[in-house]
Amino acid sequence: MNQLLPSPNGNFAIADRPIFPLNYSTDNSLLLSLILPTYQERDNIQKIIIILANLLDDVIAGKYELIVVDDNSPDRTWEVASKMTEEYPQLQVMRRIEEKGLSTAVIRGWQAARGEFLGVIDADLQHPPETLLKLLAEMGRGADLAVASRHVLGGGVSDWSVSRRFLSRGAQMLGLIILPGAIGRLSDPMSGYFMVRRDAIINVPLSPIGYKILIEVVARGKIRWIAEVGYVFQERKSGASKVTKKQYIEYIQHLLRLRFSLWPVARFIRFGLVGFSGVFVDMAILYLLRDILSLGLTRSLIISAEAAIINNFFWNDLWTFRDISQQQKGTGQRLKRLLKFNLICLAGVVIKVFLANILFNFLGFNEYLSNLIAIAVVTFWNFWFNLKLSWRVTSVD
Ligand SMILES: Nc1nc2c(ncn2[C@@H]2O[C@H](COP(=O)(O)OP(=O)(O)OP(=O)(O)O)[C@@H](O)[C@H]2O)c(=O)[nH]1
Ligand SMILES: [Mg+2]
Repeated sequence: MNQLLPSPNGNFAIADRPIFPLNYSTDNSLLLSLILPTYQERDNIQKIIIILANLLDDVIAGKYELIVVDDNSPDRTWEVASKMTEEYPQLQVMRRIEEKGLSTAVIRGWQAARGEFLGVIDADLQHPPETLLKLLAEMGRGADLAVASRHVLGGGVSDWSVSRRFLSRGAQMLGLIILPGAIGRLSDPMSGYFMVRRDAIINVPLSPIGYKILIEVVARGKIRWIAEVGYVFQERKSGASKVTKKQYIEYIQHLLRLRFSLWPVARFIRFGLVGFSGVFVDMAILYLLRDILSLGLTRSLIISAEAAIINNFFWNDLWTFRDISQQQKGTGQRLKRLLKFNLICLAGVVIKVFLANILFNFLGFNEYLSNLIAIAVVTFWNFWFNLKLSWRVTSVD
């Protein structure tokens, strides 16, 4: 039996160097490490390895490795693959016994990989191998991530049913709603055929759940340049699909988890506390103007709201977004932030009044509940837009 590549364990971050098994070569100068995750691919594995090796030997002979990561398939895919390692020294096989799942297979493969570019391709021949050279060329031009896409020029699906197309597009739409920043950068976020520069994901803790590791890479990695290459998703000729309803549920969980972990929770809590302090300022000024100075109600309301906005601005500038405001010192900068904050909050007031009206007049909610829901929505509005526009990290590099 040929030597198998041990499976790394522990966390799911990619180090700057591969995790070497003891008796493994220390040659770390490979250009590409391509992972082939497999489960029950006995009938496909030989064929794809031969095709890939021929293809890559023509362009980067000696500078790449193929790593099959098999989850102890009952059809012994790992054994079939490992018998080929003598003839194909650039081939490594990892047989995982304890861990399972497509995403973790890819991550474990990358952790053991030696290449500067880390890639993944399905082992069932649905991903046309020739596209690999185009991906490689894009990486060579400097892309951080090169993705084979079904939805750009030259891309497509061969014979999908209407319902499968619908599900696939539906999943993409859902992704755009929950995670617009990451999903919006890709024409085919469901792609399982791509390459990423190791540098872009070094020490980034990748979450092991889910089927779609690409989303994880885009959302968490330091990805500036994304190149897309069209490809036609082929029909499966052998073996069976592993996609079930479970993968769709995991996909939604994955999106939500990413959304939550990317959301700056601590900052949001500080922002909420500052907002709460504003209520007291608002009430105190209103009391001062109305009861002590006997000003008209509308004028008092406007002045007290503005006082609260200014109060909130200063606390947010000094506390909530302290790290950012310290990088952008100077009165001019601060005034600019105050103006933006003011405008966003005023727009928030308009939205609040509008929303509370709809909830009360059309949806039949009670006045206080309508107000409460509107306040909650506007808090998110205020936070999000101020985060993106007022205390924006304008890093130039
Ligand atoms: N190691 C490992 N590989 C997996 C697992 N699930 C799927 N794979 C492999 O990942 C690749 C893609 O899986 P498929 O089931 O073909 O999924 P798909 O291509 O999106 O969907 P189909 O068009 O239905 O085939 C194949 O090479 C599978 O063998 C898993 O749990 N562990
Ligand atoms: Mg497949």
